[in-house]
Amino acid sequence: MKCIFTHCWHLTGYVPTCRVEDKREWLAFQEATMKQVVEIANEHDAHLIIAGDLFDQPRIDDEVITLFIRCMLPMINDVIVIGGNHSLPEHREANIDRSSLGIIKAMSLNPSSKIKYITCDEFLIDGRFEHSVQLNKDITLVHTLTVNADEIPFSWRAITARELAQKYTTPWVLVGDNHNRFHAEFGGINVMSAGCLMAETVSENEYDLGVYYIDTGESIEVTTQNDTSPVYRVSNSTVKWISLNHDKTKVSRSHIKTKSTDDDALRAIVEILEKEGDGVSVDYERNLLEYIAHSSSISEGAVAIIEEIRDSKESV
Ligand SMILES: [Mn+2]
Repeated sequence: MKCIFTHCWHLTGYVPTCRVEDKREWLAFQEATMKQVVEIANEHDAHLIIAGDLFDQPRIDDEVITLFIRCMLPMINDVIVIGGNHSLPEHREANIDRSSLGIIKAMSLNPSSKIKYITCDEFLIDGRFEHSVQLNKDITLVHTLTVNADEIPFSWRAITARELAQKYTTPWVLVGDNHNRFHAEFGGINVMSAGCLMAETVSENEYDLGVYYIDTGESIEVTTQNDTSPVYRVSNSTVKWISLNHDKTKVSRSHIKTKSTDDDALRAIVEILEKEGDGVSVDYERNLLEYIAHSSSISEGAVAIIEEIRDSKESV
């Protein structure tokens, strides 16, 4: 299979705080980025795989949904979409009909639709949500926080790439949620993250944003009785990283600083941003939502209330 692998588009109708565009410009930027990805997919005669968090929240502006559907129209091959913790209400497939992703799923019920929403198996493991589906004999799609290291950073609810390769035994395990990209390989099993697509925090602005082109080639299982998990020999495969045009001037540090030089509280936040970087933004709401997205210590009832408040604000 030839595919463009991406995830964490976090499409949204509101402008992330660190971005300098106004709403029109932000929508235009998201549109231009989606068109770039579709062009790349068509140039490679590839399918487009979006492994979760297509939308930043369960409900987003209608015009953003329309923008996504329109931008996908020129696709020659399929657009394969799975859910993810940000796009599903309370992170659950069962609630999809009360979300913007529900529209995408309903569209894909039409056999002629190129956009195909695939429902995942859903796990809640020590507070970490994991959504996964085997796409075909070569590829498993997963959405869960995965790190390409032997140790999981303190307090992260995550799994290591090696553990994922032991759990999902297809030659290609394409995993969304981590906004950093990586490509790890264990006994012929490739575990890959493509990172986020657009910079919505100051630290993401430093990333080399883009998509992976993958041709899965041929894979033969060569497991022996000494192996604890399946081993594959993959041949004639191609993996290529394709960077996207990414105008770093659209994300502002001074934008933050100019507002905050005199305000101790904001200066403290800037210091945290500089120290912590990944996953922290100046957007309180975003931090709160990021926290509940990855935390298990918040009751479902509380999550529902927070999301209801957020959604009621959205629809105003
Ligand atoms: Mn996610």
